[in-house]
Amino acid sequence: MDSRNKLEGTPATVDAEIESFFSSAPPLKNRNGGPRRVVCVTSGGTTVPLEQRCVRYIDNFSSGHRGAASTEYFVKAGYAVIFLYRRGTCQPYCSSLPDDPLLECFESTNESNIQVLQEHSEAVKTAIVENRDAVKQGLLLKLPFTTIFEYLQILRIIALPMCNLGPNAIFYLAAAVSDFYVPWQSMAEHKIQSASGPLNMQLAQVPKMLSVLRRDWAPLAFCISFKLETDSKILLEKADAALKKYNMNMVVANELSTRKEEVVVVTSEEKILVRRNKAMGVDEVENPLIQLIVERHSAYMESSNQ
Ligand code: 9Z3
Repeated sequence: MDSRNKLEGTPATVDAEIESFFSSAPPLKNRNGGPRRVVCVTSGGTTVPLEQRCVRYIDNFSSGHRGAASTEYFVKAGYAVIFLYRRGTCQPYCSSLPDDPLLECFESTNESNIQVLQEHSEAVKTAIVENRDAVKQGLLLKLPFTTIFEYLQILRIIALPMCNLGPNAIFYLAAAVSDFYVPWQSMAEHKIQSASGPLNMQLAQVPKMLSVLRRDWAPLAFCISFKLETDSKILLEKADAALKKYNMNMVVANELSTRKEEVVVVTSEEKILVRRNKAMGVDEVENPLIQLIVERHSAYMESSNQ
């Protein structure tokens, strides 16, 4: 035994003490005293670079509206949200702002003064206050990605510690993730030259990370994936297949052209149509969707803790 071990115990005893410390510690609580609920919301599309010094890339469609709006409703429901988003896509609390808020919402009155234009003042104020409140209360952490490589590596970094939250964690995987990619070691380093004629390139399949997430990274978490199709005839059948194949708790099925109006939540027992409530004015489909998820997640936590 060396002098360090004499003072601090053998590595095995130290490990046992550490394990016992964490297993006997009282679970983390939210400010309201309830158990801490954390949701990882993924949002926006991943890119697939074609060159290491990337000039060209393949992209997956997603404006990021679903993820940004859902984040707001999760925060409202008391969840801490880790918002893993594609750089440049929609952000929480910004949906009422114009496309280029800095240039469109402000005016310069004289050399040193800048003021908000009257017509945007309410939207700017709401965005600033709500975002700051969420961050201050520790309910919003934003992490950006661009490529499929960044997305999956950061998702793994997030998922491993979230594992400790067991059933209190939700994964809400709304990001549009590439199915195919060019592996880094087989990717051209420099810009591919067009003088060489037509481009033939074979794309490898992105490994099915939903299986790994469910099996290894977060076996107890409440996992929700999304299924996007443009052909409504195959949508529900595809969503059902994903639910079973990846052992998800829910799959949210949406069709591209109607995704802002309605989604179908597919679980092992039922298919629930969730629609935007137009009678409520600006209501978005994410409002009833997150309400339903919070209800189902609460029941899941209760049944898991018994
Ligand atoms: C979705 O289906 C999202 O709801 C949308 C949201 C991307 C349609 P927007 O960002 O649209 O509000 O403009 N996300 C998942 C898309 C996806 O790629 N799903 C894969 C699939 O369908 C599984 S990971 O196979």
